[in-house]
Amino acid sequence: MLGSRNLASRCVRLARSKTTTSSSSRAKASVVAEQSRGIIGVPFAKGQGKQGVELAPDLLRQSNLRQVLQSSHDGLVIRDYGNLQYAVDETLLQQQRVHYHHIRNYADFMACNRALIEQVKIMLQQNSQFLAIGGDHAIGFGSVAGHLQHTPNLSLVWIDAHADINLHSTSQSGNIHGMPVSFLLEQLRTTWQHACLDEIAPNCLPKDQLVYIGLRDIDPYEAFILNKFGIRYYAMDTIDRVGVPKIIEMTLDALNPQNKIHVSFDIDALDSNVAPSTGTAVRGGLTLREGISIVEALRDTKRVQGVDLVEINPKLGNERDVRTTVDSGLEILKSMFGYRRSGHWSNIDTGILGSD
Ligand SMILES: [Mn+2]
Repeated sequence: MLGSRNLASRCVRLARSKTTTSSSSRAKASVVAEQSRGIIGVPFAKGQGKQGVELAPDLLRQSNLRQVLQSSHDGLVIRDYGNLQYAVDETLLQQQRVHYHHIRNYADFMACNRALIEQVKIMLQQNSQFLAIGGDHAIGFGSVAGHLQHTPNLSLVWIDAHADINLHSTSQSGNIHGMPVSFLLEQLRTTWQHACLDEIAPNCLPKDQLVYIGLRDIDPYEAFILNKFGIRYYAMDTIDRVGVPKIIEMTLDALNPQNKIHVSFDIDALDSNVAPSTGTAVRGGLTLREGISIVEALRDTKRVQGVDLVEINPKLGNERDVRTTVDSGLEILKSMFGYRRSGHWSNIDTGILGSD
């Protein structure tokens, strides 16, 4: 017990001391990185058992991702950093063998996320926003952890059918794509005591700066954890009861208005009618319009600095299913990054009607 309390307090101290250095580096970075967006593909499929999810980054690129990301900002610079590479070292394999042998591919998970943490930090030094394309949702750990290292005052909106907050001791499947959030929260990271999180991801996410939207398949231990820590989660029953506008209002009220926002969007948050090609589809999800409404509202805060889009699996379903799923993902990204359904005229010559 004493040990875990020490760990937790070290976590907070580190988070505080990083604040000062990071805000000065951010000021410097914004001079060189005015309105640019970095993209990294993370073709990681080992957080779950189905092949195919690693194909999504390149498929999205072939499906006009760049144009979609530029749809409302002609001058915006898009920097594509390609697909993330990583190598697994012996220390990680040793940790897997000794402590986490019942988790599938722990060493790969850690190696990939360590590389992603460094990559996110680089992207945020060089750009005002970044997008990480999965891969499965295991990459949410590295994406958010890297973001937290650059910007310790961060809020996280996790849009998903699942809570992804299992511990190694509670996971039935051993699939680590169901666990990334537990690596991020201060209150849970002591359960990963052999994962060296203080070293690789020293900044934690405060539990009051996490909001889930779209949940509808929560494991019993996950429900226990969410309720024990009072984590805000808007499951589909709440969304049905109060409606998306109210969910948006409650979400924005919960987030610190001074914070930047990370949006981690699992395509399975959407209903399987509009996102059939995904590994753990659950019926009764968000409509595409609801998904768009939510990301529009987040975008309008002008505080979204990092986005993940994960779990699109082009090997599941037929050709039409894949097309539908990719199109839905692109619609979400389009609205997330600036497209307005109500129209806009920021990039045209407004002199065409003459002067007043
Ligand atoms: Mn997920």
